Parts: sequence; structure tokens; C-alpha cells
Amino acid sequence: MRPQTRLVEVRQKVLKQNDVVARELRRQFHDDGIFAVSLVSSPGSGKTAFLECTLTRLRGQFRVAALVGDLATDNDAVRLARSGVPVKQIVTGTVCHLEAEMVRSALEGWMPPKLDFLFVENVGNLVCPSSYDLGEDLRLVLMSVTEGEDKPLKYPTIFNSADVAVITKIDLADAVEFDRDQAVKNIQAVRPGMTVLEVSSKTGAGMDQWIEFLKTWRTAPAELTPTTA
Ligand SMILES: Nc1nc2c(ncn2[C@@H]2O[C@H](COP(=O)(O)OP(=O)(O)OP(=O)(O)O)[C@@H](O)[C@H]2O)c(=O)[nH]1
Ligand SMILES: [Mg+2]
Repeated sequence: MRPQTRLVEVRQKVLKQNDVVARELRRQFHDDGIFAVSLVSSPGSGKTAFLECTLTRLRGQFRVAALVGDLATDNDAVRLARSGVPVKQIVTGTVCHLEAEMVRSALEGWMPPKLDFLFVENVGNLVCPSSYDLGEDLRLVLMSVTEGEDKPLKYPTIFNSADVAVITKIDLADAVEFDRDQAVKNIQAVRPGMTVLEVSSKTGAGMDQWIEFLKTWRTAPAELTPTTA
């Protein structure tokens, strides 16, 4: 057997094991009435800022908590904790993505009781997280206006692993001459029919629409039609 062949087999085994744990997590979330949402994007696209706005808006009405993954530091957990909801950092060390087992371990002995929403911010990376199911109900892929409109074409797998695309930092769109129509076209080329939301965590633009979208997805997803707001 050639060395390359062995490498593929190990990877398949790890992914299979991840799927088993993810399935168990998903069942546990559903049994407990928890709607789990994960966020993936390249580093610095605005996941933590977007999540902080989201948690702040939801916390009066719903029981919410968040897990956040990073290679090092608990900076993001400290930022998210400002929203006043329970937050836990997962430090992955050298691992460039979260795995279902990391989520399960982080929740053990910590999961706040009777949650409505659990948010999971993945490690900033447009490649590795795409292969790992975390048991979530909804996966968002964020893409900021400062990254360039071509990201969906260059990293199609991560867009294909997500349910909804969120264009972030739209307050900066004019300054960086962001071509919104081209970006949406590129997303649709990779994932026809994908819902695209547009937000600014700085100004709050698009946040009301996002929160409404989230509530509807949780309770009556069939009512949603693809949106390019
Ligand atoms: N102007 C503007 N800046 C933003 C917005 N959202 C985030 N930022 C800034 O962008 C930078 C990165 O934002 P983060 O929220 O840390 O991004 P992230 O995706 O969580 O980053 P990692 O966790 O490191 O991958 C910070 O300086 C934020 O203040 C936005 O809507 N508008
Ligand atoms: Mg972050």
C-alpha cells in the first residue's frame, strides 16, 4: 500500500468519526429544543462583531449562549461576553477548524439549561471548517466587502457547506469599491439559490432583517424563499 493511500484512509476515518458525534449532537440539540447556528469565514471577516450584535439583540427574548473557537487567546470570548450571555472559548492550538468532539467536550458540564439558541463561531479559515459537521441546524458563511468579490469562486467548498451567505461590513462597501452585484453573482454561481444577507455590525444595517430571518428559519423554514436583500 502506498503512503498516500494510507493518508486518505486515516482522513476518511476521522471525518466519519466526526459525523457520528455531529449526529449525536444534532439529536441532543433537537431533543433539548436548541437551535444551533455556526459561523464560518476567513479570519477577520467580522464573525465576532456580527455575533455580538446578534446575541445582544436576542438575549431579551431568548435564552442564548455561544461557543467560540480560535487557535490561541480567549479574546473573542471576552468580546462576546460583553453581550451578557454565557460564552465559552475553545482553544484549538494548531487545529485550523472546530470538530464535533470539541463542541461536545466544551458543552459537557457547561451547557446553560433550557437554551433556545446556541451559536458556534468557528476558527477563521475558508478551507478546513468546510469538512466538519458540528451538528448545527444552520451554517452561515460570512464574507466581508474588503475581501474581494471572487472569494466564493476561489473557495467554493465552504460556500457549499453553508446554508446562508452573509456579506459583512457593508458600511465600508463604497470605500473599497465593492461590486455587490458581482459578489452575489459569484455566490449564486457556486450555490444557485443561496440566500444572501447583507449587514454592518458597525451601523446595525441589515441586522433587523437577519434577526427576523433567523427566527423564521427556526420555527418555519418552509416559509423562507431565497433572499438577496
Ligand atoms: N467597519 C466595520 N468594521 C467591522 C465590522 N465588523 C467587524 N469589523 C471590524 O473587523 C475586524 C475583525 O472583526 P472580527 O469580528 O474580530 O472578525 P472575526 O471574523 O471574528 O475574526 P477572527 O475570529 O479572527 O477570524 C475588527 O476590527 C472589527 O471591528 C463592520 O460591520 N464594519
Ligand atoms: Mg472572531
